Amino acid sequence: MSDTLTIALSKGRIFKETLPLLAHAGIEPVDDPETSRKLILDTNQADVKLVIIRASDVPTYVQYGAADLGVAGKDVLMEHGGAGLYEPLDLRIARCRLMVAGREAWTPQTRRLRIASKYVNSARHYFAEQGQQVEIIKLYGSMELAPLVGLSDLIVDVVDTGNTLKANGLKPLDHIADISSRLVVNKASMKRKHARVQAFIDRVAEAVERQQAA
Ligand code: PRT
Ligand code: MG
Repeated sequence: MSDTLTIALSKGRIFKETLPLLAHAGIEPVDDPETSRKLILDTNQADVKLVIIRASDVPTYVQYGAADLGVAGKDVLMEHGGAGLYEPLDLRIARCRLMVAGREAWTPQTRRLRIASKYVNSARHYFAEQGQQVEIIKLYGSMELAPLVGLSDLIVDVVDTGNTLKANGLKPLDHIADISSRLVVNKASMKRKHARVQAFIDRVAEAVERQQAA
């Protein structure tokens, strides 16, 4: 009888894009998180469970060992800082770009620019590198609204098609980082359940390679 393996995932694009990778590792959820209200999902394997949580909470669950493994966007991992985690694999899913956006291109100012973002650490780091003094305004969503109502000069957000920016009269300005989702592993689980965790990583890595080749 082996230990349970718990994998933390968020609903939506990460869940959808992780499913085929899990399937390649022989793991299929019994319930669909989009219709089920369960937060712990059983799988076809009695000793593998999925926990369904907010995207930004995934690194925290894995850091504290409440989940052995998780899937999180690099944007979320950069904010979290990565304490207590290994990041063995780029899953190359849920890809997007972390960008500065605004109504028009910005030029260095002697006044502090106001930046609205949920990515406060990444935003602070980026503007510090540019030598631009900023005031960061922490938001939890709908960043695109902030410049329209005078809350901020600029935003830092992830962009995929750019349609959301465009629909709100904003332009993508500076590219901060390319983003994709990563497999993360609790450091203690990596030691205590090494054979299992490593076998899982290997199967998922193979699935990622196949998707890239297709
Ligand atoms: O929704 P919740 O507040 O719980 O968390 P979340 O928004 O972080 O979760 P989710 O599931 O929306 O995103 C999970 C991960 O997907 C993020 O951490 C990113 O790594 C990745 N990802 C990839 C994206 C996008 N593409 C993306 N387009 N995350 C968010 N978006 C947003 C974007 O900011 C915009 O508001 O989707 C909207 C549409 O984007 P456009 O550019 O195609 O219009
Ligand atoms: Mg979202």
